[in-house]
Amino acid sequence: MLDLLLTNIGQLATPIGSAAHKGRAQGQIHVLNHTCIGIHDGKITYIGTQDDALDTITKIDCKGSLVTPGLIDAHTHLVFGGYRQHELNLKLAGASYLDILKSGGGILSTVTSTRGATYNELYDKAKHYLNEMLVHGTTTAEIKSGYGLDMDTEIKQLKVIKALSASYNIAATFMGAHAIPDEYKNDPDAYVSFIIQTMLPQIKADALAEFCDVFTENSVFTIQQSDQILSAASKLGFNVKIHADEIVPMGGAALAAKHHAISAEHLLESSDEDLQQMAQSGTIAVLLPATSFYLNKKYARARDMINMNIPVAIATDFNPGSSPNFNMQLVLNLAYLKLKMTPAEALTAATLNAAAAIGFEQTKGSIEVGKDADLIIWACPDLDYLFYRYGNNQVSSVIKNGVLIHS
Ligand code: IZC
Ligand code: ZN
Repeated sequence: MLDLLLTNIGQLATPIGSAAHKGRAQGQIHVLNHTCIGIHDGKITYIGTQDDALDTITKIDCKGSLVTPGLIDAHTHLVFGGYRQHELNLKLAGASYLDILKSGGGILSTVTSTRGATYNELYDKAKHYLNEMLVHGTTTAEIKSGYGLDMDTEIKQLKVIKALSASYNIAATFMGAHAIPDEYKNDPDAYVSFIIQTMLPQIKADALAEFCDVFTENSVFTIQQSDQILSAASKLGFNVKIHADEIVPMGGAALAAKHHAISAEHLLESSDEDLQQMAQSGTIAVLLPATSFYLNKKYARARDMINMNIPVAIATDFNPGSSPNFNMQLVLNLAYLKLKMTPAEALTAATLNAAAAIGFEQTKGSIEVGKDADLIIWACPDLDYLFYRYGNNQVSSVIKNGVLIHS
């Protein structure tokens, strides 16, 4: 007996497997025409054409539409206080992202707002975003802390993330190393020591995050400081991630390789040599083209990365400064138009490879018997059409863990 049967699927498009795909395999997805998907107990239990022979409680007629796995947003900063719209005029006047941060704005402005927000305010705001993201096709998301930069506020943010994970599919990342807080601006190394000696052990003991991320960037955390933090995090059992080579080439991709990071993010300025090391370590490149778009920057070299056998994932980077957008559909368009990925490669990047970047590859990221039933029924006939249109929400229905939650 099935709980739910999707019939009359025009095109089912999905990567296959329980590990990230790289090289040519990134673009080798399965495409089935005129098929059905059966769901029981939150899992996919049937894929085939026998729609009449199956007992089911509920049927959904997909009317010839495209069905894909739910989109997975592997990189967000979506628990934050306040907004940063006042920075628009600074940007237009020529101030760069790092100029704004150095003058006490940027991340530090969001830190002030997040410290000032209550747990409930942060929870309600983040929950609203997660609901909006679901409506736009995102069924799983990673969320970073990093707008506290003190023990109490980092824990407040991580507790919000933990509470949200009771009703949403979420991976939690501790990112105390997101900026140097004002209190430590004259002694950044003392903040690094505080992260290593106090924050990381406490967050591990409270089991508030499975990943640890560092913003390795000019005038944020140096390679040496990042190295120390990632070593300490690895020793405690965190899986590590790095914001690497976004603005200035710093050797972040090589550092990711050295630490066998599960992922390295941005990578706009990484050298070929450093990327080769990432390929060796199996680190997933999480590319964030919506940030390039919003900051008017270049785009990551996705084609080179795929040629080098680096698994590529894509994500929104949703945050109040450099990417105030949570819509993965726009990221799919940018992956195709600006990263020059094929629709099949971009689909893998936003599903299975994104799942692998946040530890969900065994249960999510593809449509296969045994995997979680996280599915999108699109208001369009095929994958090419999904990438051809942009700017409107093309989601028709969303199924998360076997339950129709939006239609
Ligand atoms: O709030 O600006 N890049 N961290 C690193 C961010 C962007 C988030 C922000
Ligand atoms: Zn980020």
